[in-house]
Amino acid sequence: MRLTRYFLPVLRETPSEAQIVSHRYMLRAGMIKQASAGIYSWLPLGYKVLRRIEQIVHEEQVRAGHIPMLMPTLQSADLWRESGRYDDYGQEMLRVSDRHGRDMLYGPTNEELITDIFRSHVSSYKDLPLTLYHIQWKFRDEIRPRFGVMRGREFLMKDGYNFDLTKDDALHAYNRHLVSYLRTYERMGLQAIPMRADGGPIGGDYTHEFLVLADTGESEVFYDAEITDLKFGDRAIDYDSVEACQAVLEEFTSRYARTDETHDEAVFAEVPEARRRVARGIEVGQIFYFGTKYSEAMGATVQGPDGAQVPVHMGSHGIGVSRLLGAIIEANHDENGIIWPEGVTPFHCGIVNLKQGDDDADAACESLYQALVGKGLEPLYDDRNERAGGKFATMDLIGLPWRITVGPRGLKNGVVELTSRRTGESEELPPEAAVAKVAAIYEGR
Ligand code: 5CA
Repeated sequence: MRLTRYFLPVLRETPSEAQIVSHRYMLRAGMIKQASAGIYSWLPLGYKVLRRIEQIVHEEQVRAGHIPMLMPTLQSADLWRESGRYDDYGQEMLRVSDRHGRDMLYGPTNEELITDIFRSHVSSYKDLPLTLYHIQWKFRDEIRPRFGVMRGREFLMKDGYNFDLTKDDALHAYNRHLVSYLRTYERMGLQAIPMRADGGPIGGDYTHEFLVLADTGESEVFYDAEITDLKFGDRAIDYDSVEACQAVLEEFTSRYARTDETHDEAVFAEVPEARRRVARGIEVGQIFYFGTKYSEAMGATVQGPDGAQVPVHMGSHGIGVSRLLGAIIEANHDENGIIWPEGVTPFHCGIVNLKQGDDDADAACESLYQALVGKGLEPLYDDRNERAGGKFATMDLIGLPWRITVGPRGLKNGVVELTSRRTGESEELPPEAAVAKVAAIYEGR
C-alpha cells in the first residue's frame, strides 16, 4: 500500500476523552472513530488488525477441531424466555421490537440460539462430540462503556459452544479450549494467564478467565508469580488426547491465580510471600463448563447408547476479539506509539523515502516495494512529500515492527537502513539483504 493512496487519518493532538494509552493510540493512529458511546467504526488500519486477530482465532479454533459457522446478531426473545434469561439479563440487553411487535434482542451471547440449532438437528450421541463457534458482533448495553474498544457496547467476540454426552467429555472440550487459547494469545504476542473466575450471567461454577497483566486492566487479580514463567510455545499437541489436554490444564492452573470474585485470602496465604502478587489484568477471554443448564431448560437431549434420552453437557468459550486490540497495545507500546507484535501487525514493513522526488530514492523504494510484495509481504510505503521527521513520527505511531529507510546518501553506498520498532536498533544493508531479512522474520507466520 502506498500511503498517498491509503486512508490513514492520523491525529496530531491527543484526544481528551481517551484515558488509557491504547485508546489514545487507536484514535491517534486513525484506527477507529467513535460512532456513539461504546460503538466504533473501524477505519482501514484498525480493521486490518481486527482481521488479523480474527484470522489467528479461526486458525487455532479449526486446529483444535472446532467448526466455524455464523449466527445472526438479532435474536428472537422467545428462545431467551425458554432459558429464563430474558428477564434475568436486565438492562445490559438491548431489546427491540420489529414491525409486527415481536420482541427481538441484539445478542449479548448465543447459548440459546446455538442450543436451538443443536436440538433441531442432533438427536443421537453418535453425532457427539460437537463444538461449533462463530465470530460475530455482540451488544451489551454496558453501564459504563469506556477505554475505547476495551469496554465497548458493540464488540466482536468469538464464542464457541461444545455439546457432549458426558461431563467428562465436556471437560475435555473445556481443556481443549484452554490449550487452544494459550496458543492463540501467544501467537498475538500476549501472555494471557488462565485464572479461576465467576460464572456471572452465563452460569456454571467451573470457569477460567484469561488475563493479560496491565496496570490499566479493569480486573483485580491475585496470583503466584511463578505462573508468569509458563509458556506454551510451539510444542505439538494432540487435541484428541484427553491426557495431553488435561496435563496442559494442570500445568497452567495448578498455581494460585484468581480474579477478585473468587479470591480466597486463606488459600492465597499458602503461596510463599515473595511470590504473592496483587495486580490488574485485562480479561481477553473466558471458558465455561455449565453442564445441562441450557440443554435441560430447552430440551436439548440426545439418545444415549442405552436408548434413553439425556440432556447434553455444554460449555461456552469466548474470546474478546475487538478488546484484544486494546490489550495488545497496552502490552506493546512506548511513548512514541504502538509496537505491533509481528503476528498481528497491519503491514509487515514500512518503507520511508527520505527524499521523495529524487529519482534514485524513488526507484529504490519502488523496487523494494515490489521485492517485498514478491515475498508475499504487505509493505506500507510512505511516499508522501513530507519531512523525514514527520514520516518517522507516523511510522512510530502506527507501530509497524520493521522500517526500511531509503535516502540518496545511503544509496550512493548501496545500502538502506533496516530498523526495528521494538529495539530502535538499525543496520545498514544492501536493499536485497534487507528484503531477505524481513522475509525471514515473517516466514511461517
Ligand atoms: N458466552 C460466553 C462465552 S462464549 C461469554 O459471553 N463470555 S464472556 O461474557 O466472558 O465474554 C467473552 C469475552 O468477550 C470476554 O472475556 C471479553 O474479552 C469480551 N467482552 C465481554 N464484554 C465486553 C465488552 N463490553 N467490550 C469488549 N469486549 C468484551
